[in-house]
Amino acid sequence: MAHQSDIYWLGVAAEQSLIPYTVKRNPRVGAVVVDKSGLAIAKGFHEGYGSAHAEQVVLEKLKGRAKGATLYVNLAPCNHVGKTPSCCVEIINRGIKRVVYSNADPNPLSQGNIEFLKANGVEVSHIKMPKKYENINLRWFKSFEMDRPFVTAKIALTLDGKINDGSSRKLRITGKDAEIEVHAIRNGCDAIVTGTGTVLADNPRLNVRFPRKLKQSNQPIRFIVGDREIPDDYLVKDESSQTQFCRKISPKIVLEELSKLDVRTVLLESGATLLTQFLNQDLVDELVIYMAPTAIGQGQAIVDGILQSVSNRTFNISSVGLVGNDLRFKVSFR
Ligand code: AOF
Ligand code: ZN
Repeated sequence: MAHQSDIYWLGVAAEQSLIPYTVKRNPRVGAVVVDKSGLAIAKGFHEGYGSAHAEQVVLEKLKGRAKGATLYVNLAPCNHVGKTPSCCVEIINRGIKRVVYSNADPNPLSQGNIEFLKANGVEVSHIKMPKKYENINLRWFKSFEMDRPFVTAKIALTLDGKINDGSSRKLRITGKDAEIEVHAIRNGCDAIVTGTGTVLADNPRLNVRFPRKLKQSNQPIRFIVGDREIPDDYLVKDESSQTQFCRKISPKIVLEELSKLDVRTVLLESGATLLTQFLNQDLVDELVIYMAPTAIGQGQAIVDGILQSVSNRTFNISSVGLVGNDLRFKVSFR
């Protein structure tokens, strides 16, 4: 049975999930335990791949004091022993009386979790998260639905739709504010994909450096696609983040390889060739476009050749904003 305060406490759990600056290759999960008198006695969150689950964090804080309490969590507790123990087993062992969660876990490993809790005498309520927090793990959920990583493509272009001036010279199109925002977008993705052509032309670092530099294990994986050799002194080969190479220039194979690494969210920061391939195979889920108030008259267009799959579709602009002196708009395909 739902209680009046359930939505409030789910909001508290959601706020917890938002505390870590980054959570890689796993969902954002927060939890709060409320005792019989209605007081929060422990709060906690999951910090990402391989670290303790939110439920384990709060139960560990409480030691033996969880008996008879209610646990609120934004994702249904897992019941598998993976990199961490089963949360359901821990919840039962510690004597939690009731579990309130807002989202089922789409991971097949979690199947049967709710039934298991109920069979062991735990009362379970499934309650919708307040609207404000609904989309916290949206891309992660969609990735399970699609059985592949969710792909966001980022593009910087001029007013006349050019991404470079056609020379091999590196050209900064957008301003500092957009650059900083792109680092935040990178931070929210498990991997950054680009082509060997872009690496050779621009020598990018493809890591997160603003507002602070992340440690290597929290950086998105750099995933470089193409058959051209990258010299050892190129920045993508530095120690700051993990780098993987894929010689096959096939978006489908790229996403399969990334899935093997448990990657769920991808940022495609490539040139026109790879982007066009992803678009034509309908493997871009969202475009983030920065348009700078400048025109260069000549250069390379955002797509290379003919766009087949997208040309007969309506684009839905899901948001528009001004970032410094650049216009940013998002196009959602899913
Ligand atoms: C929870 N609480 O805080 C999180 C859950 O590799 P493991 O053992 O860490 O398991 C990862 C899976 O567990 C992940 O894919 C998702 O299904 C679930 N995440 N579950 O009960 C948590 N982060
Ligand atoms: Zn768990």
